[in-house]
Amino acid sequence: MSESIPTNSTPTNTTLTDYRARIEDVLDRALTLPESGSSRLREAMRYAALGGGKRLRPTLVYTSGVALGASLEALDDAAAAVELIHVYSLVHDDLPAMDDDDLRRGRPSCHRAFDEATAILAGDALQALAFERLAGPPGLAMDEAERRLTMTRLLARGIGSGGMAGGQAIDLESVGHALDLAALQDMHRRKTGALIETSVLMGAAAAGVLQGEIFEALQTYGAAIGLAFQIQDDILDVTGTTAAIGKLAGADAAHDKPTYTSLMGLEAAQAAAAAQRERALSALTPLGPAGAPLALLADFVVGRAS
Ligand code: GRG
Repeated sequence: MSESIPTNSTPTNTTLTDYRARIEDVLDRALTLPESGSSRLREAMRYAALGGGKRLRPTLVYTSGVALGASLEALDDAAAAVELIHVYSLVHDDLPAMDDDDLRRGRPSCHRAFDEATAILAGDALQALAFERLAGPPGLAMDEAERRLTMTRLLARGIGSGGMAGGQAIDLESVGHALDLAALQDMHRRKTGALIETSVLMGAAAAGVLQGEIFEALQTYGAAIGLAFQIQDDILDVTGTTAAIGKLAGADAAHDKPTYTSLMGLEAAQAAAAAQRERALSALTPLGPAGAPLALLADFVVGRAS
């Protein structure tokens, strides 16, 4: 079950609704694949990627890119790439060898709807498709090719052994072990935070902002909302219902997973999420009024109920 990011019809929120509609269309087109190879594999990829979700990561790409002057067209491939990577990670995370979840986005997880081997391959192929989109078509102008190469580097770094995959490995290794807060935070920064931070930075890179004060401000903002997102996820595992969060509520405790709530209690976890929101908002100062839509997304991340 997914909750749409915007919640009312202020002008800023209307823009965020537009981003969500746009990414649905961009993903649908990206997943209209040539009829070669296995149709079952292509079906599993579409099933996993087009079945709902909040689309937070592509929304971050659009929001940070537009804040820095990029056109929506210049952001489409990066937005598709981060969501395709996110979906691949969810498909693999749900496998019996990892979190063993039967439910994702309010319906059977990919390996339950298809089979394990197909789900593994669908995740692999979604990852490949993400990088294909990011590479763009042949014959690009040099500056565009350079921007795309920078985004490719950011994405590869964000999801590799030092980022998302590394965080997932630590997560799996830590089941049943006591982690202190610093170790938990490090795991979350990699597993969930890195792709969220990367999404913000890819928007900046698509706008040609590759370093400097604004880039660093967005890095801090992205890291803060990435951590806030994961803390809120831990909170929702305790306070949410299976129907609302679209996956089994209470699964972290059932798997004996270290979480913010298990380590510090519910109230302290809520305070920690709020502190990261504050950190995110103050990081936006150098952007001035252009940072307002990003501030709204920081609010969404800690206020979300699904
Ligand atoms: C398999 C390499 C590999 C990595 C998996 C993302 C991840 C790493 C695991 C997901 C496990 C999980 C549920 C983590 C909690 C945070 C999280 C990523 C929640 C799902 O993201 P949402 O809420 O999902 O943005 P939607 O469905 O809205 O896109």
